[in-house]
Amino acid sequence: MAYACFQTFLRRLESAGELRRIREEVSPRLEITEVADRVMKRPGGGPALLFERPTGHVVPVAINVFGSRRRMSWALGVEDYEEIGAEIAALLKPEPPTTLGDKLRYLGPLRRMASSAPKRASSGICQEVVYLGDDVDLTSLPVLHCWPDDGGPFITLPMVFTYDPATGKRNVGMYRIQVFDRRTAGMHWQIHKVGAEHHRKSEEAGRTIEAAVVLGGDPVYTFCAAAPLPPSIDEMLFAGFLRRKAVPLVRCKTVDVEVPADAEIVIEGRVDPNGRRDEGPFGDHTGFYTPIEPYPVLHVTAITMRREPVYPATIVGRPPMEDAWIGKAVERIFLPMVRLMVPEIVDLNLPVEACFHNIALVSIRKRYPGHAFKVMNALWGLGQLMFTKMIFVFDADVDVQNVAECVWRMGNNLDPERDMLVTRGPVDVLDHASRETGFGSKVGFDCTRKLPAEGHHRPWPEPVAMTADVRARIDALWPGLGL
Ligand SMILES: Cc1cc2nc3c(=O)[nH]c(=O)nc-3n(C[C@H](O)[C@H](O)[C@H](O)COP(=O)(O)O)c2cc1C
Ligand SMILES: [Mn+2]
Repeated sequence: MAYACFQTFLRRLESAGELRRIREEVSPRLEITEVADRVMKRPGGGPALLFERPTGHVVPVAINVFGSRRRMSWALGVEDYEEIGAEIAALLKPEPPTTLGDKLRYLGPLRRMASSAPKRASSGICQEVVYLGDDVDLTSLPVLHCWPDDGGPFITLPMVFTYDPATGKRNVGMYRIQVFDRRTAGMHWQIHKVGAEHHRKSEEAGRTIEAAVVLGGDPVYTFCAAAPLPPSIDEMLFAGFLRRKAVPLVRCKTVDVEVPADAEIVIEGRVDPNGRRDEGPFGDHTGFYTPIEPYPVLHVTAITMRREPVYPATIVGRPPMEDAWIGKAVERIFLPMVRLMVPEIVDLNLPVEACFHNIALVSIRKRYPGHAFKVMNALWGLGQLMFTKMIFVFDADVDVQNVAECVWRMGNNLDPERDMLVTRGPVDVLDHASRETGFGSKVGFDCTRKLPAEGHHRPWPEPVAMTADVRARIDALWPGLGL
């Protein structure tokens, strides 16, 4: 279930034929991107890659380890990530267990949750080698310069550990890190994210905030850092739940931050109040460059690592990329939690090509006039779904995973003026079309069958389909028809 470390996961991938070693010298400057992009664009995602000789570096680079449905599932310790969605759905079942069998089944996950809390370890492989003072050198890591117009090299698969200055609660978020020089880096936590909130609070108090940027460890951690958990849920607790084993944590060498003992590399540092430095541009997951913006600066106080580390990386860019699989796993695993809040939702599809936040296709059990609008407003108010630019709501019998069916239904079912809801609110910081960074408009389309109470007084037609008895007769004749 739980991987002892990132390299244990790589070995599993390799023995299953899911990882290719690249022995040729390939540069972390643009060249690894070009290889990885071609592989990630293959149907189904292509293999994970281990670049053994990144030009100018001794540490190998692993990329695309999450880049297929199978590997994304294996990273979470399951054969298919839908299993986790189903488990969470069972756990969140609104009815209390009644029969003894039900109660016993309920106890399993509860016990599992109770034993998920992270544990303090006295030592860890992540501190086998410690660099302090003048020996601290971010540029010694094979950090990728991903795209030609990028502002520099960026750490693309980091887990940023911080604590809420007021409550002491931990947060782990995946926020890219731009390497400025040997000992400074940019912290790209966007304003809506929890890391940015921790920094805001520390700034208000005029204090420095300590942080650790972690690479590697059980791949479940990396997934949890990217997952849109409610701010109050500790990513390391959720990781312990998913891997069915407490995450072992060790204290950093120069800051009061705990990090996974099994990590490959840890960058320790401080973010001072009021310091900003231009970050970007960066070829982002929208497929466009995001512009230069001021972001807080990490002053690195130590780098620790295991003796022979592997550097985990990804690239983002025009979809599909590796993050498509992380996003799809998030969609399936978090759907039960969305349905807990909005139970009329049947299914949800955030298409990869729409970069997850541009389009949501959602099916609902419609019960009353205006129901589709209620669901749109609920989604715009729910965690990171607030970023969704366009929501299309369908009836329960529509397969929202089938985009062709959705286009057919929306085209036919919409009377745009009546069925469209335009609203305003926070939008993804990466959206380049909104009037301001992080603020703009959104639109919802009610693609459901309309009711008289919604102003539709004409009859609503049935979709064209054959009768069951004719289908059965032709099924029986079919083998003999030679077609
Ligand atoms: C590959 C990848 C890169 C990401 N880069 C950033 C980033 O630079 N800044 C950011 O705010 N969010 C980024 N995200 C999204 C956050 O990780 C995500 O919103 C996460 O849920 C934030 O966690 P939080 O709620 O604890 O802040 C990235 C996600 C992935 C998968
Ligand atoms: Mn969080």
